[in-house]
Amino acid sequence: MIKLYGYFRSSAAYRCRIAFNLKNIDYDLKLIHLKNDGGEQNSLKYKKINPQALIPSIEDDGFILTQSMAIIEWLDEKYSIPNLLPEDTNLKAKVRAFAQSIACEIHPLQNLRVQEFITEEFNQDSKQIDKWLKRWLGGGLAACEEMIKNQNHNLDFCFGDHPSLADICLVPQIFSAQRFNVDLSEMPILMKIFNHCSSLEAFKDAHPENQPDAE
Ligand SMILES: N[C@@H](CCC(=O)N[C@@H](CS)C(=O)NCC(=O)O)C(=O)O
Repeated sequence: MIKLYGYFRSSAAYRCRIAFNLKNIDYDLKLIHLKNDGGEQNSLKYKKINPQALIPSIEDDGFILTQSMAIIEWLDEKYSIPNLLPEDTNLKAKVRAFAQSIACEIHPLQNLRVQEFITEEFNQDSKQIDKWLKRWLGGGLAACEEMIKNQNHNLDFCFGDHPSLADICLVPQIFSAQRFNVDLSEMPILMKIFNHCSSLEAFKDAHPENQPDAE
């Protein structure tokens, strides 16, 4: 069985859990407790699996892979049904662009080690950190709302009639934005999709609250 190294609140691991669930593939969850200092992600043992000291990683019969987007595309190629990327070249590129807007531009700026560095190296307090998170999560998600505004769809999913990599990235990112009290009131399209996806079993089961290490 594929091992998934995860942590309940990690939104990158949350993406992978959704993808495994949508594909109906069982996985063996290996819990890594994320903390600033002394977190298990920084242990020598875990760094042999992921030299970046980040969650998630997978291990499949000796094959190790890091980076949630690479993991999800690997799963998608290996277990093609249901596809998480549309066949149409243009639509597929749009899905990747949307997903990468979250994974490359928004998510890294909320990361634990980034918040910790700003706090410790630049002596910023929680108010300043809140401002930082609101700027990058709020601004980034507002751009995502614009990106899908003109899509001709029924608003169940970001693109097309099925969950795709775009929804897999969106739902955990909205979860994090809510956790950090980011104002999402100007993002009705994203929220409609978030609410719809959140009602589906594959997304519900992957939710941080439903993980064995949930606090
Ligand atoms: N681009 C990476 C991001 C992974 C990442 O940032 N993971 C976070 C949790 S969501 C982490 O492990 N943080 C640990 C830390 O900041 O020390 C991916 O998509 O897998």
